[in-house]
Amino acid sequence: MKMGTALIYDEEMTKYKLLWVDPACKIEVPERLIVSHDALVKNGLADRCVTVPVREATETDILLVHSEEYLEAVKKTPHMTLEDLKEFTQQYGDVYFHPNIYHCAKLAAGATLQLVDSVMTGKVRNGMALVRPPGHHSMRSAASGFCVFNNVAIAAQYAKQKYGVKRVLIVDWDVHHGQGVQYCFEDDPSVLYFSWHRYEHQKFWPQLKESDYNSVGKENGAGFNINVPWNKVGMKNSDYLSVFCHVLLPVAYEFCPDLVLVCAGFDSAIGDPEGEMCASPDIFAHLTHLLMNLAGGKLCAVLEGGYNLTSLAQSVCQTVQTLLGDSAPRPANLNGPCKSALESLHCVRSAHRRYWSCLKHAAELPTSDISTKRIKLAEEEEKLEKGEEEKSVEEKLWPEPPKRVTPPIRTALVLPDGVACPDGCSRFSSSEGPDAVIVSRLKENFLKDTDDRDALTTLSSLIALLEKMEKNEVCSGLALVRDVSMAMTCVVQHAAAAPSDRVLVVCVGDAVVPSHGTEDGKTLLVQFSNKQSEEQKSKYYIPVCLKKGCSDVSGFTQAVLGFLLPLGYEYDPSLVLLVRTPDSGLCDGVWQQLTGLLQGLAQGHTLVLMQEGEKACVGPTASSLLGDAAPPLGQLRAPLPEDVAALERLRHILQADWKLLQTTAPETGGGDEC
Ligand code: Q9C
Ligand code: ZN
Repeated sequence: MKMGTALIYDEEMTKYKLLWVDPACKIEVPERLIVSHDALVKNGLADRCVTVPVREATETDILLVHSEEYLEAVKKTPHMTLEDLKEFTQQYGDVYFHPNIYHCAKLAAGATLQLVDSVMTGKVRNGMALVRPPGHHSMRSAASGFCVFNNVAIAAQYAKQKYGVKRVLIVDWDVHHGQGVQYCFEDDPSVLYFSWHRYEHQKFWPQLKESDYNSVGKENGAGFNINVPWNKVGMKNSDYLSVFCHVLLPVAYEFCPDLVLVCAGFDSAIGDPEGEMCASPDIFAHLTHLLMNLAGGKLCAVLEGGYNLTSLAQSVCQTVQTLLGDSAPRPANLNGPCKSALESLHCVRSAHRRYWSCLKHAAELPTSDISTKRIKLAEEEEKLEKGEEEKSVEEKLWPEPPKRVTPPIRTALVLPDGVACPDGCSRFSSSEGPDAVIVSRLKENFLKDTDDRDALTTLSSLIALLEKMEKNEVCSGLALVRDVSMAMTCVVQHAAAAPSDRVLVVCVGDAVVPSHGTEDGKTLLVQFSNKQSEEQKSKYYIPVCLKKGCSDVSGFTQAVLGFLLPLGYEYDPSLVLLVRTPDSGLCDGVWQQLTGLLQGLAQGHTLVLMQEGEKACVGPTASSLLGDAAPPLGQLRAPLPEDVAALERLRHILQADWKLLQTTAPETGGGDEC
């Protein structure tokens, strides 16, 4: 089902620039687009995309968001003298006009609509539009922050009107607050707007109080505007992932969008002079991946900011390569969120707890209102820190993200005779016949009393497949086995014998889990079932007891997003072993979501084990392993209170060991430092 990725770009959008001296605007240069596109070409990514031409947005398109007066005013700019342009520019904040910018702004909005058309008509699955000028700051009747027309806001209205899309999710990962988008949809519950942004207690541009976490939307739209203010610079991969796991994803899955639009600004990456954040460019592979199973994969990324040309080009490549379906690189050093990020997280979750059932259990605000209460404190700290901060900005160096090598085989299956191999997968059997050492080990451990040729062959094929995955010759795998418990133990033992790798074992349902191999941290085992485990919860063996096992869609999904994913990311395995027992109670859709999401870990090295009887599930599983988007789950209801309570108890116990599980700031004041 795979379908392609659209790339929309036109050199024409590089043909305007700042014509006078303005320190605020000098970073917004045509090269931003040139280097981004060149990098896509150089890395062979542009070639793999479906090229879609740009078009000019029509007046009707533009009027979906902007006022006639504003459009008429902008329309006059191509004919203005330099002096007139300068003067026209003055009425707005941090933006410049040029005789060709109106043309480019129409192309930028039109390119975004072409992308929406391509995705909504099924011509492609997803795509990215490389555009200038950006859009998310522009308002109904005002340009702002390098933006003329609000490309993404127009696209959301257009999608609703033309395709009858009921719910649109806008994810704004640009480092600035897209106040234009917020204003446009503040009272509209059909568009969920999420933005994180550098805020520094309202000291950072555009310095609006309505960029804070307590702007949640108005009237019918209350709850559908989510602001995550960053009150410190230097936010890292952990901070970004933490907000995704504990705010955006739970709410997004509950909301269940029909279309995802991303305000894809890369000024939130390391090296950017505006953002001054420290997230590495490969984090965008993960942010992208984590959104790709929403809305059946219908995702449109639209360029906004990004002013460090190196960081920008790398980040664009990470995003597009992920849209194309390549596995994300392993995320480096995730150590949990910093204190300031945790405070923001806590505030946002608390502000939204009455609107989203996934956040109902979120802690109330610690005391009044951290974000504003701490302004004084922050001011004092700032005085101390000044001087040191200044120099580090441009000098920041980071390694180039390693080339993402795609294994020759995406998905290999070990299947019993008579079970058909789904399209796009390769049937795997160990060509050399069972390795003598493996056979004797298997016999010794599992097949003592029997002489089960079939089981032996299957298990040795499984081990051979595992070795191919370790060598990166195969990306993912699936094995249909007689006894999942035995196969699981077999893989865990094999992995334990390897010198340095870590295996995340995710077990859905009641299987007999291996009793050894989790002591030294080489395996982290998370088991979801409805059996209250007697066993001690060690750092590396985590039984999760859900009242109805995995059959409650909301409860299980929220457990995956807010619990399993952060654990998995922090553990950073080299292999994910996903085990499904026949009694798991999991429906295909949820299973596919789980399989899809987990592929963000371990460079996509996921090995699935299922019991022979579950033939019917081979197709859906294979589809997810091949990178197809999982089907939407529908708007989620509230999870069972017992399950929420159980998970929060576990979180409380485990968060000392696993920092990414944290969702609240420690009560002790004085924090706010990274
Ligand atoms: N130190 C976008 O990223 N402020 N716009 C510039 C310069 C305006 C950013 C201050 C930043 C606007 C799309
Ligand atoms: Zn920006």
